Amino acid sequence: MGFKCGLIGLPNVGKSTIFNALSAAGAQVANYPFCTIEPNVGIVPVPDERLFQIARIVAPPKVTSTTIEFVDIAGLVKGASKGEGLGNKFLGHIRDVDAIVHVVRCFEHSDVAHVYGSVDPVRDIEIVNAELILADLETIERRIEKNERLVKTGERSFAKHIEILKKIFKELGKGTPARHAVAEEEKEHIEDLRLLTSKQMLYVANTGEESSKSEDSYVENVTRFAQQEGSKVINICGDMESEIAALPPDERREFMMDLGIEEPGLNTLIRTGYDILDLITFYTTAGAELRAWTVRKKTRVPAAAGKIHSDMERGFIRAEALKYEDFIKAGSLGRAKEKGLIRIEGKEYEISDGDIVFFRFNV
Ligand SMILES: Nc1nc2c(ncn2[C@@H]2O[C@H](COP(=O)(O)OP(=O)(O)O)[C@@H](O)[C@H]2O)c(=O)[nH]1
Ligand SMILES: [Mg+2]
Repeated sequence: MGFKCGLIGLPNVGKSTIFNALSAAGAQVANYPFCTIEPNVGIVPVPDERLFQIARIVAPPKVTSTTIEFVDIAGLVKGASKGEGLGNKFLGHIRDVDAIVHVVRCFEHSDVAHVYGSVDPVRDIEIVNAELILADLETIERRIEKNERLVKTGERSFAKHIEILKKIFKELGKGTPARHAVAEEEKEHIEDLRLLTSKQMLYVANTGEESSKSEDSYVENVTRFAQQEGSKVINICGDMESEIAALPPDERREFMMDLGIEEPGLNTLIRTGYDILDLITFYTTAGAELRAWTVRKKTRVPAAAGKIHSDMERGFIRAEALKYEDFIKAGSLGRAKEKGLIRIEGKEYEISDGDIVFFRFNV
């Protein structure tokens, strides 16, 4: 099961444009059998310079990137939490993702209608965030009511739980998303509620192809808003990204050079999504395939092996691990071994970002 980022925002802000660009770019660089699982779910390879560098040394017949999923969630409007538009269905889709990519319109374009008549990104953000918070308030309220009934039937142990839920309810009521309103030690009390605002969120300021004074100020406003909230924000031009993604890979570089950009904004988007999910990458180079894999930070090495095959987790004996930097310095696996750079790690070892890992297991 992959990690999922959901694209949300008001209608006509560029979510599908960005989603399609992600899918098109992904479909070209890696041949995954199902790049689009469903019309609105895309498996996107994570751009990874380290994988490229390892591949140059190992020269394997096959190189496989790790992936992250993006979901294009249809537009949210005011009242979604009360079932407006396709309200509840959308909110359900948001519940299923691990992180939220909140797309905000910063481009002016008279041909593209804005649901609220004008371009005003901070207002838009507040509309969407308010719907998420309202949905969460309802979820918490229902849980409080249910638990209060249980307390009446003698389940005293719920009293503390209710107290914490009420505190979080109050904070959310003031407009604070759950990811900022809930202390570490309180997290277990809301975990199974899967609150929408407890997910990490990143903002994408979607700008036009040509910069203008008003667009610059929209981006500044979004940036200020995100910073105050402690969220990341990235700047993308959806239309340009789809033009880049539509090109064959070998023509992309030239096109980008003409535009004076080093890499597609989508790469930054994918990497930032990866980051806010607290994900790290490790590499395996068994047999004919060099491959990158994704795990959460602090994953122990047997669980990481389980990502590859459940037999490898069950029969785990030990792992041999090598830091990416050490491998590059050594210049080959043989030399890394000679220099004693390959460590032996037991089942307590937590995978580090960039580890090249060889698993030893019984079958
Ligand atoms: N000028 C300009 N138009 C854009 C940009 N991104 C999206 N659009 C246009 O805005 C319209 C709505 O985009 P779409 O991706 O369908 O929005 P969604 O409703 O959020 O999925 C389309 O006509 C897009 O071509 C952009 O960066 N610049
Ligand atoms: Mg759309």
